[in-house]
Amino acid sequence: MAHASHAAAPADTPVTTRHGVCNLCEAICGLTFQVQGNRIVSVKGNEADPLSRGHICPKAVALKDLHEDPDRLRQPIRRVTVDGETRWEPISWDQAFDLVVDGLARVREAYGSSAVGVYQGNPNVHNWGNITHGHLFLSQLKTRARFSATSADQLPHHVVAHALYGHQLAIPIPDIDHTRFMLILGGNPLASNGSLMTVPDVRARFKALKARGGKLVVVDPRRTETAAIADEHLFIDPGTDAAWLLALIHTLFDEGLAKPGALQSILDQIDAVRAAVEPFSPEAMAAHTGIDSAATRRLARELAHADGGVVYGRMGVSTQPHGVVCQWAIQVLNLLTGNVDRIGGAMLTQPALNLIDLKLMGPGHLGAWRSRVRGAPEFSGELPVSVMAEEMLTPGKGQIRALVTAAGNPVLSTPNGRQLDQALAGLDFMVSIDFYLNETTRHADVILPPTCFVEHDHYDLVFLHLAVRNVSRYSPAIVERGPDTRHDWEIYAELARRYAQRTWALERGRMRERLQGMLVRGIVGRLAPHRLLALGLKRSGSGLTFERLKAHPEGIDLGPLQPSLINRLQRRKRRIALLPDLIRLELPFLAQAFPSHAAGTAASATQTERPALKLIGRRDVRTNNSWMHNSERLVSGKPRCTLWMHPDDASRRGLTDGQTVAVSSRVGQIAVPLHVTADIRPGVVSLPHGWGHDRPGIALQVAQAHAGASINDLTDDRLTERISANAAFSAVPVDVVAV
Ligand SMILES: Nc1nc2c(c(=O)[nH]1)N[C@H]1C(S)=C(S)[C@@H](COP(=O)(O)OP(=O)(O)OC[C@H]3O[C@@H](n4cnc5c(=O)[nH]c(N)nc54)[C@H](O)[C@@H]3O)O[C@H]1N2
Ligand SMILES: Nc1nc2c(c(=O)[nH]1)N[C@H]1C(S)=C(S)[C@@H](COP(=O)(O)OP(=O)(O)OC[C@H]3O[C@@H](n4cnc5c(=O)[nH]c(N)nc54)[C@H](O)[C@@H]3O)O[C@H]1N2
Ligand code: SF4
Ligand SMILES: [Mo]
Repeated sequence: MAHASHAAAPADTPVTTRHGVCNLCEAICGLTFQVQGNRIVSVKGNEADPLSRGHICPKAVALKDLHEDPDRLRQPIRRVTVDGETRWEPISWDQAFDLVVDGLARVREAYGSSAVGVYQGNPNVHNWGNITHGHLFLSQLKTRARFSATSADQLPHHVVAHALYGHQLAIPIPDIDHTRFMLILGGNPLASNGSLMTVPDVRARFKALKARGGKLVVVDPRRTETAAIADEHLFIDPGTDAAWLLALIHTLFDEGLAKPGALQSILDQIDAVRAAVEPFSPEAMAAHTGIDSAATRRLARELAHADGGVVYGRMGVSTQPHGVVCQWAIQVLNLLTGNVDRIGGAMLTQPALNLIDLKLMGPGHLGAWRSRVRGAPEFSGELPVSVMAEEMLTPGKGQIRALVTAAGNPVLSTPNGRQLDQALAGLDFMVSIDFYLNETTRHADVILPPTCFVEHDHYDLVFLHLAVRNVSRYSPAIVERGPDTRHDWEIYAELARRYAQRTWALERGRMRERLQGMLVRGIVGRLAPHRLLALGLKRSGSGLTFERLKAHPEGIDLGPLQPSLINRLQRRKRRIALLPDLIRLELPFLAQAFPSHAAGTAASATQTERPALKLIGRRDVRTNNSWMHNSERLVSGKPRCTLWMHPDDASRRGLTDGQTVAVSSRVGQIAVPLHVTADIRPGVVSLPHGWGHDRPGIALQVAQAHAGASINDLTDDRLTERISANAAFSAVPVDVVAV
């Protein structure tokens, strides 16, 4: 099904150049497109971009593939079952909206509002229309069953930012361009291009760090691409980072290195932290982490003595049982060494449109209510994805019976994906806002496909808050959208309008508020995101106007990061309590989990008993979570969904490189090719996520031919972070045998 919107233009159609941006990952690289008619001729890095400076990765060109992909849905479809067989039928937008509103309203009428669940996937934050307009519809559902990819990822960062700095988005960003010492745990920016640190061209930035005499240290169970270019790499036993980070804090106190500098004036509870980390000496923790105590002490000194140093921990230390303690300890290390709010340390960004200052995003809250089945806490109105399937499968009042998924593929991306797969099959109604018929959306009754990225304009509402340099950039659409298509924001605005009409009788709130809601939906629903941006910029007082942004699609440089945190806290008469209750209450548990006298515990498994291997993840520069495997250029070459294993573990099991192995865990089993390599710690195995396109009923021809297997058929919904219930993907116990 070739589509007219990108058909080859007549040969005499002029080729024009347009500046845009890539939204696929957090690096948000500036791009230069060559366009002929409505066809993208080429995609290159934009040298004039103040942040990315010409950098791109192989995925940028895949924006063209996405635009041209014959499998990409361009019209709503609905699932019909004829003689027990599923078929998909194209329908009009009008019909689709009615079906969706009716399907959701019926479930709400019969079972109450929390019977309708919502799952928002990762691209929601990469596509601004979802942010500006999604809430118009989603908030009307009045459901407590809201989930997102946040709790399969960075929830511990938000919990800690909220507890220490008073706002979920107040995450200090490493000043990579000026630091002289950077310690990275559980992040591999050379493959991921950075996360909670928007850092395009990271390789060049690391090079510059070294050129100015700085040092890069990586702590990771795998010798990653980033570890390979670091000055020092330490293998750590997965899931034990909290113990190691506490040992670093212990050393700061033990050796008189805790000198917060200018921060001293707003820090409380320093002595309480000193006492709390007392049991975690580097010597005692070495047996748990596998990191030698002398190295631990030396690195604490190097951090403290660097003229601007920073500890940065990402995904790998967030998605583990002690993720919140890890993220807290990282902040404490930066605070105690005076490296928060200083050049070369970590600073809050100052984007032109600041969601925190403009109060467009709330500060956050933890545990205001709990999930029905397991009692897991909400954070900022969302429950953790680890409980999503059980909330669908467990009967009783409040059971989820209908679902809205938006830009997400939780069957492949959340722990125990098979269980969720089954749960989705049993729902009364499901709608997916997505342009692919994939492992998740195949369960929908209706799929509403939005336009793809190059067909709409973009301003990065989120990632400019996380960038290593303050910049501002508005990108118009690169090509015209296809006929009779809808942007995500238009889909939300229309759903909001129709759902309000349909459910007016169900609403119980005060008339005044209901009318107010109607007014807001009426007005905002008609304003395109760029109109809201123009208004927001006016209100921000930044002096930057939408007109000026529009005139500079290559981006406007607002300069390097600058200290602002102390001032901002002082303006709000706020201090930093270093030992929030949620950590204070947790540390005694850690002292038990990582006892000081650990000798002998590791040896308790007998020789004949095979200790479980610990499974961790892996990213590759040519992937983007689960959904870019339908681009031939991103999946060609050797299969990448392979299990990495250390030679010692392979020989102990009689396994050899290249053979197919069965990997099993408490929840399931998959078969994948084995890759034997010394680049991984003994006892640890690694698989990438986002694969497993062999499920029936999906329409992704290229991905199906490169199916791989899903790591989340092994990860366990019961293994969660202890405070936030974030998914704990690291160190999942698995067994591996030949098939
Ligand atoms: N190419 C590509 N880029 C992406 C994505 C993608 O899928 N592909 N996804 C994007 C998204 S959504 C995100 S959130 C970011 C994530 O960005 P990163 O956090 O940089 O992601 P990873 O590359 O998965 O790095 C996690 C690292 O943690 C290590 N690790 C695992 N367990 C442990 C542990 O217990 N302790 C320690 N110290 N390390 C551990 C892993 O070996 C791995 O090197 O990447 C984004 N960018
Ligand atoms: N084991 C393990 N599991 C993981 C991870 C891991 O490292 N290990 N990483 C986790 C992380 S960090 C994340 S963020 C999650 C991601 O988890 P998800 O967000 O659930 O999954 P994605 O693969 O990002 O799927 C994105 C979906 O959005 C659709 N889409 C893309 N762009 C748009 C758009 O503009 N509008 C709409 N409406 N739809 C769009 C795509 O077609 C696709 O279906 O996975 C998590 N899962
Ligand atoms: S690093 Fe690659 S995927 Fe990420 S924004 Fe840049 S070009 Fe896009
Ligand atoms: Mo993510």
